[in-house]
Amino acid sequence: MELTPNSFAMSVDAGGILEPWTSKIERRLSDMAGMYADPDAERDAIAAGDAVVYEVYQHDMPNHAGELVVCTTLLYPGKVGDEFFMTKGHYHEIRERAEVYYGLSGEGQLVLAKDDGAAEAIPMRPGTVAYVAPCWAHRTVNTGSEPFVFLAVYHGDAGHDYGTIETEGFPLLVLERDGEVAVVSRQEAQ
Ligand code: M6P
Ligand code: ZN
Repeated sequence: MELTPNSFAMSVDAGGILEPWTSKIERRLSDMAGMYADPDAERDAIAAGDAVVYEVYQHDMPNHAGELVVCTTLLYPGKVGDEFFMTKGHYHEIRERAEVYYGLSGEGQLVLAKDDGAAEAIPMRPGTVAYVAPCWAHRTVNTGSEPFVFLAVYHGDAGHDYGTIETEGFPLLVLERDGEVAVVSRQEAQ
């Protein structure tokens, strides 16, 4: 496999877009159907316009442990019922691969979970550098009223495993309760 031959610079523009990017992901509510805790609110939100929830601008790299993929995510503000807009969330296919998140604008929570049931949430704001340790699934949530933008860096061979999260979800939900941000266990929310 050919490794990236030369060093180079990337930049993040004022709108949070990584330049130069080589691939882009756009996810609407319908692309993550079944992931929000309130199925009726989710169905209504999809019927009411199926909003774009987030966009990822990524500079792809060779699938090799020695490479680092860089991307920015623009996670839009919004809620499904009382649950804030969020990414799908994933484990890495190679579980032992860590990741770094760097908050650029807006505010949110980084929700983390391990397959032994451990879970936690790290608040993120501009300047926050969050270390996602190996073997932890990760999801971001926009708890503010403007786009939550962050940069992520992860190993070229890490891969994305969505299946476990699609079937089991995260043990923690991030909700608006009495006008405040509340991180609650899934059981407590039901
Ligand atoms: C971050 C990184 C990306 C990820 C993106 C969206 O930018 O972790 O690898 O793709 O968030 O998250 P997800 O893939 O879970 O939808
Ligand atoms: Zn990841």
